[in-house]
Amino acid sequence: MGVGRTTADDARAAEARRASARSARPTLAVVGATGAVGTVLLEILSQRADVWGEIRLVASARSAGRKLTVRGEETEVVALGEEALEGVDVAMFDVPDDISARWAPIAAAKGAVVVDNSAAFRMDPDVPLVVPEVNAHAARVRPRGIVANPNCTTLSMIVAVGALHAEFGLSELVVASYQAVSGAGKAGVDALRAQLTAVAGTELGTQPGDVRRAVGDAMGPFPAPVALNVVPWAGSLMADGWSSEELKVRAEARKILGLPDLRVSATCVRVPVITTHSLSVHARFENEVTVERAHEILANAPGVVLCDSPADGEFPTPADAVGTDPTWVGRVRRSLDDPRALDLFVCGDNLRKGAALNTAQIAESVAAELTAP
Ligand code: 2RA
Repeated sequence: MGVGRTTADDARAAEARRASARSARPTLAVVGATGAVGTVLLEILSQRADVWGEIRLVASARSAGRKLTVRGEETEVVALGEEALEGVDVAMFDVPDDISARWAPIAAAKGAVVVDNSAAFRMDPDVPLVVPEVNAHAARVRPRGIVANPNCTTLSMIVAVGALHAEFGLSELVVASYQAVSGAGKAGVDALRAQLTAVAGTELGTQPGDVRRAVGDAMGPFPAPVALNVVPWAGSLMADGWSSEELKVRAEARKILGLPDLRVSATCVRVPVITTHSLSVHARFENEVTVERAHEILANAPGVVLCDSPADGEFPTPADAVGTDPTWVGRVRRSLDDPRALDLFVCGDNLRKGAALNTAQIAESVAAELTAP
């Protein structure tokens, strides 16, 4: 410290240097900053390389004025409106479909590149659906100024599946999901916690309806008790008995992998896990597969951790994967009846890679593009 300088002077000088460096960087708006995914987004923005100038936190008028911390700094939340979107270079949206449908095009018209985590634009042919480890190039072609982030169920498996596809050529996917309750938001988490309290220390789970009676009205957003249970349902009812969640897995996998005719069957199931979706995947390929080569591919794939030693009790579980960034893969087996098919089990944190992290990765790639010399 120079003669006469105080710690406060140094702090002010450091702040001035930070402000000057940031003034040249893109302005980011986080729209939906107070939600479950928004909260994880702010954590992630504080942990990753700081590529942003101003980070503006935007939410509903109800949340305006709240102070949240991002990059270690308290920042006041502003209400979503035209003014909040002025001067924004990149806007991450994590809001309900109808809010995105209305406001993402307004943000884009004001010059922002929008990275949207709702279902409003995922299937729009003029909106790329991007997972940077699989189809990063797609983010550069965005006629509407919007890039879509896939649904968390697709995202929890697609990095691993994409790596295997690049080598073996995917021809069919049959998946069953084991989805965490946080996929259904805070209401889902609250319901599971209330239900666990209702059944804790009891001998319930031995007679038809005994869990249902104990849970009573605390069903939350689920159509059956989720404590001491599994519920073969997520999303809304679509044609021919499929759920919207199952159709998303099919349509999104096809779009991300660039395989419009890929055969996909999904069964989506809610399980009593707070956060981290798991999927059991049966993947059939154009070419014969070996477990050894699949292991090599997965071990080297960016964003994937191979955890596959059942003899040592090593396989991914949501309780171990939660709070981490990668897709965890284990139980890799070649089908006994089909030399072109692999069976595997994957786990991915549905709030991180399944939502906030993928959004942040896309936004960072856009920032790099905007600031490239
Ligand atoms: C769920 N995939 O888990 C949904 C959330 N987008 O319910």
